[in-house]
Amino acid sequence: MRRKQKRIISITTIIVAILLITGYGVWFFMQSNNVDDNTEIAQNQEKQDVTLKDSEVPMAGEEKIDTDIAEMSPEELFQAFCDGKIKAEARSYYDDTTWTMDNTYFQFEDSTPEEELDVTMLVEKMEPVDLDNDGEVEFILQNPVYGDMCFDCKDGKVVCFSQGEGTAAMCSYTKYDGAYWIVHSDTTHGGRCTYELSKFNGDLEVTDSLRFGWEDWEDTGVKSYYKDDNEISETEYEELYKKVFEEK
Ligand SMILES: [Ca+2]
Repeated sequence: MRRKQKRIISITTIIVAILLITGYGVWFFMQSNNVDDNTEIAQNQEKQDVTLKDSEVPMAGEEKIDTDIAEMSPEELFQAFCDGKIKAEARSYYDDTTWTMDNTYFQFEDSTPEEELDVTMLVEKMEPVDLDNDGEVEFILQNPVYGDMCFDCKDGKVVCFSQGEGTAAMCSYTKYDGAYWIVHSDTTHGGRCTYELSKFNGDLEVTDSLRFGWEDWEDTGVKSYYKDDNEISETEYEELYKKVFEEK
């Protein structure tokens, strides 16, 4: 009978020991998982903080500026450009060259000290005109030497798509054949007189062009007249000149 009691006590002790060991094992396992979870949460939090610090906040700032510009009306864009707050893309008449233009490329008389005024840089704001025939006006700054600088302002962007490029390519515009055309002319040098017209569309692509003028390289007083690649008579030249520049 005593032996039987001893056995029961031993078995009970073993069961209790097993239960204790198992319980401790489970507790230890759960604690480890908690530590892993907490470490993972902390690491994720850190990643989020880095993401915010490194990209989201500055990007949001940049986006705000871009959004401000994108939401400007054409008039506001042009004014911001004239005030030096934004830059413009300038495109060459001669080739595909482009460059960045800002308001240091010209002077307004009322905001430039008299001793710094330069006639080749002096400009005056002109009445806006739909120079690219898309139903919206473009903005014009006129210089007495080089003529017009023509600005298309939309979608957060200012593009100077035509301007005078030297005295052999003075820039102006005319209404001819039901549309506005940009004119580059050379009328102040000896031996020739040239008019080159470009018709733009709303995407600032040249959709048509016309060239005419006269040449007298030897200064003999006898001029040869041309339209594009063909020779024309003096009368034809004069009629064309009238249609391009005088009839609206
Ligand atoms: Ca237009």
